[in-house]
Amino acid sequence: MIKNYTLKETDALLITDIQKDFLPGGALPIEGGEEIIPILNDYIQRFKTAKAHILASRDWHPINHISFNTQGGPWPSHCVQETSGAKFSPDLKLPEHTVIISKATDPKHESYSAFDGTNLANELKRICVKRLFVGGLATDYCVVNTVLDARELGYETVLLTDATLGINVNPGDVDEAIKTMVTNGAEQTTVDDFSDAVDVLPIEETQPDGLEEKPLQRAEVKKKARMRPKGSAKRIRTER
Ligand code: VGL
Ligand code: ZN
Repeated sequence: MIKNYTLKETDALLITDIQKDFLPGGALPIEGGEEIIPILNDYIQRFKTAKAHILASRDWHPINHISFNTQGGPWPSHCVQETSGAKFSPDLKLPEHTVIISKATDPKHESYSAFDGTNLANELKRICVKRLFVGGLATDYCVVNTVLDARELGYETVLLTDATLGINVNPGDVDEAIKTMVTNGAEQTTVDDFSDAVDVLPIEETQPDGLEEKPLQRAEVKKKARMRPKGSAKRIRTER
């Protein structure tokens, strides 16, 4: 079904696990994972323009997490809290106020869903989200489990099929995951299904104002700086 999505303030974009360890060169790399990043950046722009919400989950394991081979789990050690591999890809242009959801932090409990053991459900309720768009890694683990939980919570849930990739430990895992999501009521979309109306209007309307305001703000800052007595900043520091 072709659907034309127009974004609203009650929509949210949830980007799952675009972390260095899940990308080529990382500890648990997903082949071609880097290719969905520009597409996710496109979605980010659209959601920003529509004043919709943007959230990003991250796999955030303690060093002794049950999912690691060293602990008898299925995966090599990856996304260990505070390590470089757990960082979001620097190519992903997350806005400053992105809500970060850290998951799988309990050493004894595997959790692929961004809802499992996190405050994601509360957060979505608090910010009045009605519809959730999900993209990111990995389709057959984090994405499918997150989407199924979202459906269970009653969210209209849309999988961004052009902005998700999976691991396919067994051939067909990703196809199976997509089938399961759809069976459970998730919709599927790609950027082509998005109306550009929200993109074009705000840019044309806000630019002239924005351009006039900036020099004024700068002059204001300069004036305040001039009013400060010479050496006052230094004095405050030595008094502490
Ligand atoms: C994930 C494998 C291992 C995921 C997490 O979130 O998709 N996959 N840990
Ligand atoms: Zn993990």
